[in-house]
Amino acid sequence: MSSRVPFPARSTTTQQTDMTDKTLFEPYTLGSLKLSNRIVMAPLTRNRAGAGLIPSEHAATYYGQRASAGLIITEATQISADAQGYQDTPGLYTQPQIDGWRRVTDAVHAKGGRIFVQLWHVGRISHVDLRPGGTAPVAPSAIRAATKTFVNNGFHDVSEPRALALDEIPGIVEDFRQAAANAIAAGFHGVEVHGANGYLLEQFIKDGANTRTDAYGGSIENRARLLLEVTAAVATEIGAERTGVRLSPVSTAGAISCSDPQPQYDYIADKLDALGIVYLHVVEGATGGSRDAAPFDFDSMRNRFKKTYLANNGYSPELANARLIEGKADLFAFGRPFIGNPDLVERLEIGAPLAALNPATLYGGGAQGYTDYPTLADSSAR
Ligand code: 8OZ
Repeated sequence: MSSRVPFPARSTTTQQTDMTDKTLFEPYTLGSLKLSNRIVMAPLTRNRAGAGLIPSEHAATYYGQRASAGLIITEATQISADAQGYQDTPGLYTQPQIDGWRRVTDAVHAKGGRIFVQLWHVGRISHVDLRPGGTAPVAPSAIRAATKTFVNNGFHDVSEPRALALDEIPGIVEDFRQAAANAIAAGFHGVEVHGANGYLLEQFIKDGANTRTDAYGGSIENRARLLLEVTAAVATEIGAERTGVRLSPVSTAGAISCSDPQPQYDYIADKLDALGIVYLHVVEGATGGSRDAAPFDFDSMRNRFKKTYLANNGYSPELANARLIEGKADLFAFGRPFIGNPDLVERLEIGAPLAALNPATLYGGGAQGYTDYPTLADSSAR
């Protein structure tokens, strides 16, 4: 080919094109995993686990139907019997639970999907009727949350918690580590540590729930300690490239408060960055509510945490694309729209209408309102 062909200077043009070409629907590399797009199915509690808190027979179908998400993050899953706070949520601490989750991951893998499990300990958001031996829920401090949980087929006030003794804390870290190992045994691509929404790890982080005077309470560093110990233990067990963390700096879910969210969460973002975990999943604003619930600079967390930033809360495809092009986030979580739209990614890509979910079948029950929402292709074949 002639070297005389006039060739425009391309460098800046190419760079601009790369920037504006980014879309939600292009592949993305998360650690060593290739995702087929930037849309993530957010964790969604569905309360359908069966006896032994094993994922229900329908769970493999449900998650398999949604495998076109770039990444699925499962519903919150207990690390131990002690970690449960709601009726019929699944666990990942017995062999039958591992086997049950293996059916789920097999179904997702068969469709080329990617799936992380969200691991939680509910802390004070629990009820004695759900707890081993009917004992009090555990928490950083004996401060009862002014909220309810779903137990005995209805919503009831959470029980009065007791403060964890200092020598019980290593056991919590160990339960997270073991559950992460179990997750890999069950075929998950990775684990998300649930550090959000008013559950145990956030109860330690936020001073409205933590009045401890030991190494786990008081200063910003001390309140972040348990989250960071758990994350380090999980990352050491399964690899930092398979470990993500979810946070909700200004959410009051679980009737919690924090007097200093910006410095607290800036510190956490720096420390999680140093641990080298693969993503930071941030609920921007009130969980499931307003994005402007309280003043907070989420860009500060995005800038401190150098790896993948997964943005969550009230994203439309338009807002997600705009934030992507601005470089403000890498991946975008969609929650409730995935319930009624198993083919959400395809619908967003072609601008198809979204189906509404049925609130009556959100929590509990069987296949109805779980695996029976049609895809566009199903609907047009009828
Ligand atoms: C809805 C109902 C019960 C639990 C969360 C795990 O908010 C949950 C949850 C959501 O993170």
